[in-house]
Amino acid sequence: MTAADSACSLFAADALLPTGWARNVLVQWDGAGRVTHVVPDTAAPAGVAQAAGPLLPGMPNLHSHAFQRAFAGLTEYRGEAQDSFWSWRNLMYRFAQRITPEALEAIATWLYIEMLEAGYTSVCEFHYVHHDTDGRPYADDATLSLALLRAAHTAGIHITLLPVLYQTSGFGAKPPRADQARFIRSTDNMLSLLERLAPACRAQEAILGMAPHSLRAVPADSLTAAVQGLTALNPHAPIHIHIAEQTQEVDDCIAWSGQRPVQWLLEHAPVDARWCLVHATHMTPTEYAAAAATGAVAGICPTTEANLGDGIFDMPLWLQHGGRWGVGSDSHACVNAAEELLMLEYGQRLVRRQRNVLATPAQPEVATAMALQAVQGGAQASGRLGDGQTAGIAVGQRADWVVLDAQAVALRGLPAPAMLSAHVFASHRTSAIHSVWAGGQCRVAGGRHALHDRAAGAFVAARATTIDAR
Ligand code: NGQ
Ligand code: ZN
Repeated sequence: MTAADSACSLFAADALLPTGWARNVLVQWDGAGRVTHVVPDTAAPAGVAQAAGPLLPGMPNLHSHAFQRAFAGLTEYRGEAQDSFWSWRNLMYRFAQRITPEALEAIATWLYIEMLEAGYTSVCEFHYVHHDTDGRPYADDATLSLALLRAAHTAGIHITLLPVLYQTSGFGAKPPRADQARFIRSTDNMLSLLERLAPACRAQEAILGMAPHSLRAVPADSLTAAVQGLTALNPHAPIHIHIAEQTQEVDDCIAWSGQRPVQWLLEHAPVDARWCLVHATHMTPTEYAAAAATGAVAGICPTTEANLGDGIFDMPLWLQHGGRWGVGSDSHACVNAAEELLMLEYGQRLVRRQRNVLATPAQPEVATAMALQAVQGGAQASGRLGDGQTAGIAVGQRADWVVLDAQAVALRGLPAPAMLSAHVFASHRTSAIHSVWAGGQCRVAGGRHALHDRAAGAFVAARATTIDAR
């Protein structure tokens, strides 16, 4: 083995491969950050670095609104007799009014560093604050999108940028509200933005997709035209949409069309494996079956959905139909991949009064089963998976992984699958993550990103400019 080989090699006593746990695994990757070899049951070659604990596949974060990290914790007080998703949204819009390009870049850079430290190696950014605070486009219409691309580049996280189409404030083409002015684009204008962003995305190997915000925000003809336009630019580009998060939204959709949102979408849009249905929380059994059959990924954001009082997705029913899924941190009330899995499983336990609901016949370890499925579905939603490919620690994939700290008290002395269970179910809030690699580069070492302190300071300063005294 040459020096160059050992520079791009890591040996792990335990690794979670797409097929399950393996022992004594040597992984190697190339200068472009792609995995070239995964060899289990081998001896550690001399000179190769040894992982400090079990190797886990990096988790894709399939849903993020980066700017919302700046007000996490600041909407947890009663403002109306009965607070709700909708009263939260009014507060959220007030923060959205204040974001500047500089603040967005600082907030997103810190957030993406937090994500890496918490086990995410890629992020789908569902980006809808496009314009200046007066609602007029910036001189460069891509200003805020470019700020997000720079933030991801600085942090070293893979990004899937999803510029959002937003046109109306409700079903039936209701005109936008004044506080939605920063989000609004015509469909043609969206397609020009995508063309403008394509070279910038290619330059940093970012994936470019598009997100019709919701059926509330995008009229039927615009949805059709935007999906056609995107498909002409790239037939594989990911398409994400918020779909049935609130029962109010379901009721309004029925009043407008006679159909529920998922039912309407499946009849009127070419939903397939490119699509990610974010917050498909409120579906009938027929919708579960039909949506799963399209191959689309269910984008589940357990901590945000709990924070906003959305409701609980029926995972067993989705899985029964072969549905694919992944997790997102969405509003970033919590930024921790393990905690999203915890919340997801706990929601199912509370509703069903059972335990280990998301274990499978093939994989009885519930944390292992969830991690493997969420990595696969998350990679698909991120537009990083060709047909029939396997995500995770596998040849041809990006060298994205998390090394747990086998010396952490919560983990020490346990077998590897139990270390993952302890990380998800029995860790305290500080995670037991030792290091995180994205694209073959070690971005987090000893639990910390190299830019942690500098980015934290810039975040705190940026946050101060976006919050108002209440
Ligand atoms: C968003 N967030 O776009 O940030 C939404 C709220 C809306 C979530 N749905 C706004 N969690 O849906 O109208
Ligand atoms: Zn969202």
